Amino acid sequence: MIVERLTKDQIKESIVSKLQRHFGCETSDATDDQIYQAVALTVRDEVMKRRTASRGERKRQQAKKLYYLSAEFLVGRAMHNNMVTLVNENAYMEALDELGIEKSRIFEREPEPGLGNGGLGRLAACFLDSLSALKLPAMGCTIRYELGLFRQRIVDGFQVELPDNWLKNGNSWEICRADQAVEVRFNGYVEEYVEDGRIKFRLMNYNAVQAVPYDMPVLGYDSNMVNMLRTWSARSITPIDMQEFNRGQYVAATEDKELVEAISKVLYPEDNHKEGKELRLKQQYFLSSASVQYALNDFEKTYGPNWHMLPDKLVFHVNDTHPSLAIPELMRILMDEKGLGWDEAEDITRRCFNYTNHTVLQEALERWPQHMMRTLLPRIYMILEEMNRRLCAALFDAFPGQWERIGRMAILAYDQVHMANLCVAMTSTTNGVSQIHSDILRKQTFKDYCSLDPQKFLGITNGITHRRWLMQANPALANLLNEAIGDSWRKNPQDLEKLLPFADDAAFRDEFAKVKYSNKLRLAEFITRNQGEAIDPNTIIDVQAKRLHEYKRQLMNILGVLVLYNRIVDNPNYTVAPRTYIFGAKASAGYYRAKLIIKLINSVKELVARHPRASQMIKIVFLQNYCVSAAETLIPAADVSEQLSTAGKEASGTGNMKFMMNGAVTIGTMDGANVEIFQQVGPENIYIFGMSADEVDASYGSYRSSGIYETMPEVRRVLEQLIDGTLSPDNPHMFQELYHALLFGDGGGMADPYFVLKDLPSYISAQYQLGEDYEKRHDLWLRKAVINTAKSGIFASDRTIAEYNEQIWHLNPLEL
Ligand code: 26Q
Repeated sequence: MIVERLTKDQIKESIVSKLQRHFGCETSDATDDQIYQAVALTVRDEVMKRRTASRGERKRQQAKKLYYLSAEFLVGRAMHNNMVTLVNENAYMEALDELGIEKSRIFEREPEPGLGNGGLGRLAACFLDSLSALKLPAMGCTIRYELGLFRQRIVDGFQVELPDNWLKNGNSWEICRADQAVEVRFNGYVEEYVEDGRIKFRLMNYNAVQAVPYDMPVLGYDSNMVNMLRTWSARSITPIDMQEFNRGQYVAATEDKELVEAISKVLYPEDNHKEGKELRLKQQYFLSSASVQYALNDFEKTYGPNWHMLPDKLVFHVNDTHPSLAIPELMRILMDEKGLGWDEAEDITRRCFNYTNHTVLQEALERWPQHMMRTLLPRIYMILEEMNRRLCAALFDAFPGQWERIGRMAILAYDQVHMANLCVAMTSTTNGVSQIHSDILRKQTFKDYCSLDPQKFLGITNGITHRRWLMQANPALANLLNEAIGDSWRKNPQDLEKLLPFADDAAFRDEFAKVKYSNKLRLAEFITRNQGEAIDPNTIIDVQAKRLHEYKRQLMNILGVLVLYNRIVDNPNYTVAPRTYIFGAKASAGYYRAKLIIKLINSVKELVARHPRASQMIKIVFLQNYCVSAAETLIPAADVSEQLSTAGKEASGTGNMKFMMNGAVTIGTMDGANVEIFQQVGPENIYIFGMSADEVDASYGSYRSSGIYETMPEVRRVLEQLIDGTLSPDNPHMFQELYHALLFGDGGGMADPYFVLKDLPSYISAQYQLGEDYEKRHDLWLRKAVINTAKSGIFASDRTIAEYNEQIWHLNPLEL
């Protein structure tokens, strides 16, 4: 099958004619939005051509298909990315230029689907990109949240959340598949009945919701392979209660509709934290049930009711526990609707499911109250009970009398449903997302399960798509790479290693530095346009961009800056290389301390800006509304990548990989994938500081942050500044809470549970060394930067997906 690429002239013609036909206007009088739509439709036509050309192939080849179930897919904008994957970016760029269209302005008209919080959602999006690039048949399944993650504004130093109504002008990339809608049932009670001499179960008096799918195409790079991201939207089956309506009860008549449709209304903004809200549980079952129903319908159409073949023809992957109700849902359908017995259904189910864990933070491990599960999903709860009964019986054989251990491993225990245990017990494999994280899963989080079946536990390190994060986001660097080492790295990212010898080539390093500078200029324009602030592209650009969470320790970063400020203020001769510290971070709206840290960052920013000498060397910017699109401009401009999590807490991190690939040098702890970045680049090309995960573990119980306070004058000083009015003259109590948490703890918890004060001194020394290296040994610095890009190929998600496929999914690439 050959689908020709459009030429520049064909692209121009298509855009012009779409403007005419859709909006009745010419290029010169079209609005930016109209132009965006016309270009998007042109690109979409090209993508969909490849979709039609390839769609029959999967059926014809009867290929096994992956369903990647995830409550989040943080895909980012599609238009520019599709131009890149069509391998036709230049033709598009020239066509737009010749039509007199300002490209970046038009790209920015595209609303970004904010269907995720952070790492977990973005990982799912990178995975889909790589699945298509590798021609592996897959469908991503998620919820079509009408409101994505909130937009963030900073007002008077505080975060303010605004709704993200990303669908208000429609979505050019999705196709509604109303023909594939399914019904999802909640509440009611379970009735037992006898059929063909067997006891069966059915749900009675339930509330039904319609799940309507919308598909977005994901084109593989240079591959003609299109997989779909399916987003499920909740629709009321009875749009309006006619009885109520006829009685004049207009509000009541539509109440039910509003209630039902709330399921796909909004994405919960908690990242690495569970909030046990019933609506969230509804969302999870809605996604799980709709996706499993569709997968089985699709299977049955091709293979008939040959359920024993199911594990050969499809595989489900649950992205963390959020969609794990898909496991009992498959059991339910196989038993209640397809007539299979428990043992057969269980065997098929276990062989169809795999699970990746993304967190070891206790407060993020999902547990639901049993009464909530029983009321909302009576039949699913029955199945969980039977699963748990059998599991505990088997565990008792393995661990006779060890009740405490069995309680830790059970699906139902202490009035809760333990979702991670459900996943480990009922799937074929449990995966960690980096080496250290996988070790912790094996040795701590799931040690009991691991002792029974160590084979089940895999460690496959995360990855990022170099197509979006290098080719699309950093075209200047991509071009430089092509000139130096050819373009094989585009299809084979590990070829980036060919760049290694260029690290010692002074002329090349110069070119590399010029690229970085041009990206800093681009970032400066972006920041001016978005928040009216100026940054100096001649300074070190030091970035910490990620969700705001105590374990990620943005607080340590800003306290480090405050220490530096004090040194400058105290000593008129103290100088450091001028640096711009950029923070990008959203805090969950209900996470009070995280929001206070944002305010603190902005207060330190003001303090520094007021001081004539300090402001020459330090500038702080809080970048508003950090999101995928902002990251695409921010990351290529960074010199320094801040990865400061308390060791043992960040499962992997993926931002760290994006920065590295774009030639930023990491300052970080031995945590998550930082460990593997360290292994790749070696100690001279990364700044490691702080406690190791083992040291952290050994310190619980004995650590006293007050000891640091007493012995380290600079640390004591910044703590006092939190409460003496230095930072908030109008309200000296503003940061008392942070002071208290660092020194005394709260609600019976330990003081400084993330070891901010403990690691602060070694962080400050590492930062000092880094600044000296940048300023005084700049050649060596650039060498580090080049080596970081050269060694980043292993962190391409194509490698990650190849490993998942080899070890877990066993899909065959489609022949196209
Ligand atoms: C669960 C229940 C109720 C409400 C919310 C949640 C919830 C939502 C999102 C829990 C966790 C998340 C997100 C977790 C996440 O993003 N984890 C990150 O996953 C990345 C990809 O593997 C890792 O690189 C990061 O280290 C990890 O923090």
